[in-house]
Amino acid sequence: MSLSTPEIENAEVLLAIGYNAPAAHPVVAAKMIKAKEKGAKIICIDPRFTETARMSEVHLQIKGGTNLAIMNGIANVILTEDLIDKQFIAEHTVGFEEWKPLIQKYSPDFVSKITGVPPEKIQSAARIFAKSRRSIIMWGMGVTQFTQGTDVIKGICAVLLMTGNFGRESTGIAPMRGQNNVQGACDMGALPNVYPGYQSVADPEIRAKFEKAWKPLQPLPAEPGLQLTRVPERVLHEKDPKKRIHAYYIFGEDPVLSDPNLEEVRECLSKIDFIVLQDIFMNKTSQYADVILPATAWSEHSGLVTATDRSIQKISKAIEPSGNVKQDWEIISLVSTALGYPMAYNNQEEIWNEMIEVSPKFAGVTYEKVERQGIVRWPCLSKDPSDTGTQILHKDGIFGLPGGKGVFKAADYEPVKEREDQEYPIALSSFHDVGHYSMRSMSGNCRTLRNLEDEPGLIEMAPENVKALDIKTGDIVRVISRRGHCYSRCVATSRIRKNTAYMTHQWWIGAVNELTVPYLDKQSKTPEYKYAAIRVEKIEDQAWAEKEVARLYEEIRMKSGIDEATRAKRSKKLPKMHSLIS
Ligand SMILES: Nc1nc2c(c(=O)[nH]1)N[C@H]1C(S)=C(S)[C@@H](COP(=O)(O)OP(=O)(O)OC[C@H]3O[C@@H](n4cnc5c(=O)[nH]c(N)nc54)[C@H](O)[C@@H]3O)O[C@H]1N2
Ligand SMILES: Nc1nc2c(c(=O)[nH]1)N[C@H]1C(S)=C(S)[C@@H](COP(=O)(O)OP(=O)(O)OC[C@H]3O[C@@H](n4cnc5c(=O)[nH]c(N)nc54)[C@H](O)[C@@H]3O)O[C@H]1N2
Ligand SMILES: [Mo]
Repeated sequence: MSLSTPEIENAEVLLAIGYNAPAAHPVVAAKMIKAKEKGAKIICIDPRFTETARMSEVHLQIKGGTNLAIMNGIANVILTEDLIDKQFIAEHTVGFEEWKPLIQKYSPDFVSKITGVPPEKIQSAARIFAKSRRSIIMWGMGVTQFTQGTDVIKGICAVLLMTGNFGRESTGIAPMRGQNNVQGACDMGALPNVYPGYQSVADPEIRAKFEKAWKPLQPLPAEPGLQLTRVPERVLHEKDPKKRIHAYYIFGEDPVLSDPNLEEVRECLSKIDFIVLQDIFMNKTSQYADVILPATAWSEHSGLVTATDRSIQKISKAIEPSGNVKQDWEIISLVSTALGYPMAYNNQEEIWNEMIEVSPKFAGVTYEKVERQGIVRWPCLSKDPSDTGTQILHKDGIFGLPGGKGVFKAADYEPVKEREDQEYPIALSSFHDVGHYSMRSMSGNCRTLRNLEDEPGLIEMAPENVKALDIKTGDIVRVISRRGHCYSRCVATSRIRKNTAYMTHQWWIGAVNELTVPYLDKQSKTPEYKYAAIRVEKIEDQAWAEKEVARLYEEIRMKSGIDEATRAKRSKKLPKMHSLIS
């Protein structure tokens, strides 16, 4: 994020695209509500009538997969109606003139045909956005989980640049990262192309620095590593034996549920010679593991975490771990030592100190400073107490690239990779909902949450489609795509358009990723999770379906090694429709 989360409260306009804070991030949602109470206007771009849409001044209920068309359309209106910030463009940006011609094509009428949103609504949103001096664009997985995700983000940046909404309080980009410490994992270098502190593996000087710090690990590879989503390709289709993957160390990840096109993931895992799983629970992937390394959970260890707005804060151990578990860093140190690279850290602070020693952007973030200030936002370049960190990136319109200018980049909208047809007439998408967390290894082990909502999960369908199938809310249905099928429980809702359907992604039986496509964004390699063509089939014998779902669930829990005692405690009957639906 270029701004900090508390600044959301003082925005004049919040544009949320493909992001539903009330379900995903309650702390952020509270800030949005405060902003609204202070008079801010909310623009929501989402094909579903979400809680954010309900809070909004304007809801652009686009057809799924048309984000770039709508962003280019908003830019077009701002351009045509001369609502641009000429001074900011002249002083702080490059590429505006080259960018303009492509945008001129995206007239409200043209964009309306692609997105299904009336031209007046696009104009109204663009005017509200451009006339404010404090506009923020927030986005979530409804932007990134598409093959054109990174292009849309360039489009988002262009709209902020042309209106001068960078580098001041309550302006800028707000990519809302998912899990609590996903930003921290990236900070620490858990990315294929950078070392800790976002330092490129391709840069020889940086590589030399790390070779010195990590002696005798040399030479360090000059090419980036592999993205998680490309593992199947390297196992199933790699011709070069040197590049083929034989062993897979899975750490805090449940790919048998979370990766797209699960049939391929299963084939991939069954062909890998050796799998290690390091987790706090047995999850669905544990059935493929040769070795399981049990780790402590968040309440059982201390450390630092980074939130979505670059703020680093301390967490402290609340309870003593029980059983045969170790902290993640201890496990990694032991494995590394056994492999011949000794790691002799005594605690997390020593690891952190090594990280800030070799990462200029983090050099000033000492434990002592974090403790004293409560939070420190990177970049924080100096240990000196006067450097308290960075609240706003690109302050005063000075950007990070050489020359300090923001760059306009344009891309044409491209349709999604898989389209509906006669056989698969419904467009399926997915979202993260309040009731459960991620792939449910954590919240699925909490009986109270399970009693509210359990397998096989839900599929939201438009009332017209429900009627046409002669089914009703609560019925179990079979959901089928070109790649696989699963069971889910139907919910009729007018939140969504006809011929679309929505599922949440965490169910073990109602597993949406049995259905999803394997196509990836060119740059980020994020899959197009949010669009696949499906059909839904009625199951006549509902009593059989209920039993079948219960049987399949028990079978997976057994195979995944979830213990007998837990199993016995579970109520035999699956709960009926739950209160969250209403
Ligand atoms: N309770 C709970 N909270 C969570 C999580 C959880 O599992 N449970 N997961 C966490 C994680 S890891 C993440 S990443 C975040 C995810 O939270 P968000 O970033 O909000 O992502 P999603 O809910 O996946 O999708 C956001 C919205 O995108 C919309 N969408 C679908 N297709 C399109 C499209 O073509 N265009 C646009 N503009 N929108 C579209 C969906 O309708 C949805 O409302 O939530 C986090 N918070
Ligand atoms: N169709 C579809 N698919 C999606 C999505 C979608 O919207 N639609 N969303 C995607 C998104 S945004 C995400 S983030 C992924 C999530 O997918 P994953 O990251 O695969 O799912 P999690 O359940 O978060 O897996 C985390 C694992 O880490 C374990 N864990 C928790 N804490 C610790 C710890 O401290 N140490 C260790 N070692 N393990 C721990 C948990 O028990 C769990 O098994 O799913 C993606 N998949
Ligand atoms: Mo996520």
